[in-house]
Amino acid sequence: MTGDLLAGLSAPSAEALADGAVLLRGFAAADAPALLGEIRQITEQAPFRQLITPGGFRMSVAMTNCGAVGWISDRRGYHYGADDPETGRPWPAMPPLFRELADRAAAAAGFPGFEPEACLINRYAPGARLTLHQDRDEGNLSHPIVSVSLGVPATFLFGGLDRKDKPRRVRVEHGDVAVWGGPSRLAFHGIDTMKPGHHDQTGEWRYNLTFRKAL
Ligand code: MD6
Ligand code: FE
Repeated sequence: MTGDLLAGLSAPSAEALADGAVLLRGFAAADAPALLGEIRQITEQAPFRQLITPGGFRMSVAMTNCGAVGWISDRRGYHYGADDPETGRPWPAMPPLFRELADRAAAAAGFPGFEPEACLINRYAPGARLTLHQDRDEGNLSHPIVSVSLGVPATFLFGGLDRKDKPRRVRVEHGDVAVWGGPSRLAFHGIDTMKPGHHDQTGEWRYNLTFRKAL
């Protein structure tokens, strides 16, 4: 599958992470200023917040959502919902640019026809991290995850299907897009503790857009 996956890609910009997983370097760089403008507008309606895990810990990453449904963690567990529990209002609509970029990236990675309903927006301050986990709260696992990095660089941890598999450490920078699906859809992944940094377009923050077909 990796052969097919890479067939349509120009070699210098695409890095295979595993069977069904690829990093498209700089894929979103040209769209980044517009993406950040949309994030600003979305967060005026649905502000960033640090969610509580089912175990009762406050996540270091701040999150919000746009799209028909949003991903939420609370004491009851992880779930998708149409309304922002903080405001009681529906999540802001997914901007056409988000949709279009997610579909383009998925297609470039060998997964055409990606129509995500959910976009989780993450904001990382220095010291924030996301421990190894699988994205498995979605009703439909036949579609990939598309993950866009913006701002301060991070170390993306990409492991295997077993939590004990030693993860690869991959530096992800502003404009990089990771796509994982097919045999890698349930791969363990995370973000190592963020080091302090600066990016002209985001200041001290890293932002991440995670697109999913949730329903
Ligand atoms: C990232 N985020 O921020 C990857 N998964 O680059 C995730 O993998 C993620 O932020 C599930 C729930 C929240 C997340
Ligand atoms: Fe994840």
